[in-house]
Amino acid sequence: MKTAFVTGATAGIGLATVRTLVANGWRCVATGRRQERLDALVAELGADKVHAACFDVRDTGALDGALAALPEGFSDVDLLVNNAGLAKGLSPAQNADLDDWHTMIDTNITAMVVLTRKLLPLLIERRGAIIAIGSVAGSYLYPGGNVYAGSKAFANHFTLALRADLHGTGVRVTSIEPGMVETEFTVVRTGSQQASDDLYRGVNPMTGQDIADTILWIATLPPHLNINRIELMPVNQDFAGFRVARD
Ligand code: NDP
Ligand code: 8X3
Repeated sequence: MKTAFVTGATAGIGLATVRTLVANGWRCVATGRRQERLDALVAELGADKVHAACFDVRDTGALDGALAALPEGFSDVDLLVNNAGLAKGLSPAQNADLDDWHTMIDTNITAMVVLTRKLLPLLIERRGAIIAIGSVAGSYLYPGGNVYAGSKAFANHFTLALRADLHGTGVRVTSIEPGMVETEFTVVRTGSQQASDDLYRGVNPMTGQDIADTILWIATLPPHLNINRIELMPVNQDFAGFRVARD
């Protein structure tokens, strides 16, 4: 039985990923800050299948503690799913809240690289895999995207850069870059369920399950195949975005 370490498993893409991997014979370390949701996941799927690791990914000491406390059966990580992340705010850069910018950089960039660095020796030893959730926001820019877009451009490129460093190790690395997925993402970004409902209304957006199914497909490909990057959007979203202003 293989083991996945899935960050951000209390909601959205990460939650669907743990459910999907476990349904397909994996064990999962499920992380997030909301203990009660992790407890519910363990109760739902079984303590032999899910280990709850409750910590803030920005807290390196807590991360070290969680890694050291992985029980037997969960410590041999074969797949790291770098998923935990968030956007805060949609204000233009000139009005943006600096605390929001720090939160996104600390979570989407710093925490991701720290965790990846710490698990790399084990992943190399086990010829494992890394799948990271970047975003189309890292490739196609929109107003108010600013630091979120920059953090996801970093995520997309860091993940691809790992491919180069891991050349010859057998470790597979994939950057998944989704467009609109209806999760708690927009509630977290705006602080408003109404804003989230308004954004996704009529779009027929992707679901966390769509991305989880993509992760499962990539994770179960034959070991000689590597999907480098994959970009997904709902049919009703596209990437045409040029604007002009006239004086
Ligand atoms: P959700 O808000 O539904 O889930 C985000 C998850 O990240 C939660 O489990 C949350 O756990 C966790 N998380 C956030 N901050 C921290 C932290 N400091 N420490 C630990 N865990 C944290 O959003 P999604 O499922 O949509 O987002 C998952 C990833 O997908 C993100 O990286 C996002 O940028 C990316 N993405 C999302 C898209 C979308 O349209 N939804 C599109 C493209 C990419 P908790 O709050 O319990 O700590
Ligand atoms: C989030 C995707 O399209 O909402 O990463 O910016 S989008």
